[in-house]
This record gives sequence, structure tokens and C-alpha cells, in this order.
Amino acid sequence: MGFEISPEQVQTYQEQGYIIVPSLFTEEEIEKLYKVAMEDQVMAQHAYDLNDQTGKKTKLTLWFTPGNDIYGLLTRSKRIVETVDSLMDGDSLVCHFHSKLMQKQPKTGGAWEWHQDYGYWYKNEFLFPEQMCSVMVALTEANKANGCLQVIPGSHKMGRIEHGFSGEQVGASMRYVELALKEMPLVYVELKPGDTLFFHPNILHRSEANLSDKARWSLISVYNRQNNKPYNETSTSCISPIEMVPDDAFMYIVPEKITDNASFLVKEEDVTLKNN
Ligand SMILES: O=C(O)CCC(=O)C(=O)O
Repeated sequence: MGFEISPEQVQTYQEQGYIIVPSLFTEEEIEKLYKVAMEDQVMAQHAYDLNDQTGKKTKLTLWFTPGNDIYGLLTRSKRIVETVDSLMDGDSLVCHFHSKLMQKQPKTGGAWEWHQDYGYWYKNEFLFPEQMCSVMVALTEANKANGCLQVIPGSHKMGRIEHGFSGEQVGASMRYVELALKEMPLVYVELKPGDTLFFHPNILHRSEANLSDKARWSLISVYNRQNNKPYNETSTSCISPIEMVPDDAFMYIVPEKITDNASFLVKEEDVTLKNN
């Protein structure tokens, strides 16, 4: 155990807008997390459906404050916090904006339209996207058949693209997505459980519906620097420094159950999810 990002990986992130760290979490760790997540009544109570344009639904639960529960121990783990610290611009302390448990169910799990995460967070009035980073930990296998993430490597260098509403989601201007695809490839991010994707707020990405008979679950956490204060966000988690925990805390600490102290997002009816 123990992971330290290499200078080559930092350079790849800067050039491509993402890196995949294979097996950042062990099979045993992921089995433990996935089992808790599947049986977690609190997660289920706070889950909501996000409709894609065809009415297919992605189930997700979003919260702001990472605690001593199993999810918090993962998002606060040294191997993730130090990695995002190396990838993000700036030097103020690393904070946690929010985490989402993404539950893309077999046959019904919906698509995500092309977007940049900063297409959402711009609306929260964060000023410095380079001081933010998203991390996706695969809890199940993610592949083409079950609607894995697709990215356009290098597209983060285009800067922020205009976004409009796309059903209940925010979608990037398709004109710019089409132009991006003339210049850059489309890559399917296939992951094994425990593989972890670090991606830039301006990389264009999407996913297709899960038409397979296998679920695709992942945990996506977003990090921010303390000095990158949003001017349109009520949660203060994104400017509250993370209390980092050692990598093995995840296995040796008996985690608490997640509670309402995590500050779950409640989906407002008819309002596109500004926090994505
Ligand atoms: O996991 C997915 O299918 C898409 C998630 C995504 O695009 C996001 O959270 O920004």
C-alpha cells in the first residue's frame, strides 16, 4: 500500500486532462466499501434520480462533509489527498467540495451528456478551475457495455465551453464538442474495481446509458483549494481543509455510519443540479 504520484503522471494529467491509477484501492477495500454502499439505508434515503434526455435515470447520492464513515475515510485518505494536491494548481490547503455515490443500475442507468464539470461549478462562482480536481473510484467494473465514462483527452486545454440545459443536466455546446472530436480522440475509460481516475474540471466527458445486465457503481469526489472560494455556494466544506487520514485507516478503523451530518444535497424539483 502507499501511492506516490510520479512526475510523469503529473505531466500526463497536464497534457491529457486525466490519469488512471490502476488498483489504487485493493480488491478487499473495494469489496468492503461496495457491500456497505449497497446495504446503506441512509444513502438510499438520500438518493435521487437524475433524468437524461431520454428519461433514463441515474441514481445518485451527493453529500458535502466527509466524516468518519467508510466513504469519508476513503475520500480523506492520504493516497487521494496527496495526489490531488500534486495535480491542482495553487498551494493553499486541500478541501473536499462534495462526493457522489453513482449508482448506474442494469438496463435502466441513464446517460450523462457531454459536459465539463466546470460547466456546473462556474455557476457556483468558483474562479479557478485549475484549483479543482475530480476523482472517480470504480466500485464495480466500468466498461463500454455498462456505460463507462468517455473523455476527450486534451480538451481541458480548450478552456471553459459554453453550457446550456440538457434535460435535468447541464450540457456543453455540441458545436464545440463536435469540433473537439475533429481534433482529439474519444477514449472509453474502462476501469476495474479499485482503479481510480483523476480528471480535470475542464475535460469534456460523458457516459452512455447502462444497457447491460451489470450495475456500474462509482464514488466521485471533488477537491478544491481553500483559497478558491466560491461566491455562490452555501456549503463551506469546499473551503474547510480536509483532515487527512492514513491509507490503512480505511481497513483498521471501524467506520461510523454516515448520518445527516454529511449534509446531503436534496434535489430541488425542476432545477438542474447545479452542484453535479
Ligand atoms: O459516471 C458517469 O457516468 C458520469 C459522471 C459525470 O459525468 C460527472 O459526475 O460529472
